Amino acid sequence: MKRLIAIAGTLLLPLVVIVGQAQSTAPVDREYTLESTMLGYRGVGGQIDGIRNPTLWARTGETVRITIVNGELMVHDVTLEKLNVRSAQILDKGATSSVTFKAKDSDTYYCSLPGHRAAGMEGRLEVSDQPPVQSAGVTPVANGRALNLDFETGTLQDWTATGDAFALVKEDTARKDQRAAIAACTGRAAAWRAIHARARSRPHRFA
Ligand SMILES: [Cu+2]
Repeated sequence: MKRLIAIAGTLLLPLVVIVGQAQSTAPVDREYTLESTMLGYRGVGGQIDGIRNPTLWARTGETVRITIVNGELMVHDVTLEKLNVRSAQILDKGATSSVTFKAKDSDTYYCSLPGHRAAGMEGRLEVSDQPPVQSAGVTPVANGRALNLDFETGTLQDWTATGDAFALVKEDTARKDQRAAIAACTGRAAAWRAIHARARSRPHRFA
């Protein structure tokens, strides 16, 4: 009997996963995709491609869908603060989840998991009758070279540690303890601020 239950369990598990990833396919006026990591949401495709915590725009009254694709093994969601709508939480890298809503007022999107918003997972949703004027982002530069601040390479090549930030990141590699990971990301955010403070002290590089 125990063995039967075990077999049933292994058969049911993939079904649960598939149901958990089911997405709404109802037609929408505007669609955005964001990759979720502790560093923030990274725009995927279109005008927001590659932008961290991009400002999303929708025309008043449009039906909008924001889909998140998990960029790491960590629980995330996407929540709209004023509208109070929340996507399902996702855990696995590559898992997706979305919110679909009618755009009424400008709002803030963020991750509702404890500590994630503070670590940097938030951005703006602008709702208006006219598209906003887009300004291009500028890659931070030091010593005449564009800085590599991409965590995914795992090199931390151009990062500057403050305090014990990188010591915590090293402990985080096994990803066993979510609290340790959040602590590490708080350290990463401090390192991010530090390097931007350095970049700002060289304003002639940002013509
Ligand atoms: Cu999160």
